[in-house]
Amino acid sequence: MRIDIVTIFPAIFDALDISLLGKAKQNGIIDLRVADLRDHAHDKHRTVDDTPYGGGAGMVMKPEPWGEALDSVLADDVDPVVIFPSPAGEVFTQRMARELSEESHVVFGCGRYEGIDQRVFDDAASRARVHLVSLGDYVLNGGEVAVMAMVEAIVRLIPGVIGNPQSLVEESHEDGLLEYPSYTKPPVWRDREVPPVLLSGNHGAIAKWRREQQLERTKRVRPDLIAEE
Ligand code: JEK
Repeated sequence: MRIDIVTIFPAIFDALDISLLGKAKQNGIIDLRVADLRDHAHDKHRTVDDTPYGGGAGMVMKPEPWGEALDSVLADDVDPVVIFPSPAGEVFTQRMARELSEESHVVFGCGRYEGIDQRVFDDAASRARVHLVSLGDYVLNGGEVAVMAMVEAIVRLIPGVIGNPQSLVEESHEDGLLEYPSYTKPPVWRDREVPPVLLSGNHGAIAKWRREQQLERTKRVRPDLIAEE
């Protein structure tokens, strides 16, 4: 999979060379490229923002550098997807991560300031499948941190990236419940015992206990996930 990220803060993505994603890059499973939007701003100060038409607080990203940067990364691609993180987008989900993990080319456009001139989205949509996507209902200062999260969620689903594919199998059999609590050695720590059922060797009882824990936890912290009948 090819991934392009366009940003005014390319250094933020240096962190992607660490750990899982770094290995996926080294193995050639992903071809991840980060482009500096300012390389497509041609005035002396490499300006990427300007005041909003109609007034209002803050600055808006100018269309010309975006147009040139996207022309460059989309050049002769047949079927790209372009994601713009935005507080006004549809919320990013595991389903989206799965769908995007099956694409051949995904481009992320990271806005800053109050966002990007609307014509950039409209122009990109004439050449690509464009989506505005939000990480969640809170306000970030720009798209970069959202893209870090989305790239991690997408890339770990690509075959060969996760060391133990069984963990992905368990996820895909998921029922929309939260996970059960996990324990490891030692069996007693600061007077706190591991639930004895987990040491019983009774796999049926363990499966039943885990399911009960999932249901209790989901009802308590995420009742919205429990399907209504
Ligand atoms: C992309 C610029 C910053 C900050 C004004 C007024 C109510 C805010 C843009 N889940 C997510 N939260 N935030 C983002 C995100 C933020 C971004 C950009 C993504 C580009 N910013 C910014 C304030 C405002 N709005 C009305 C909301 C706009 C994000 C994601 N993904």
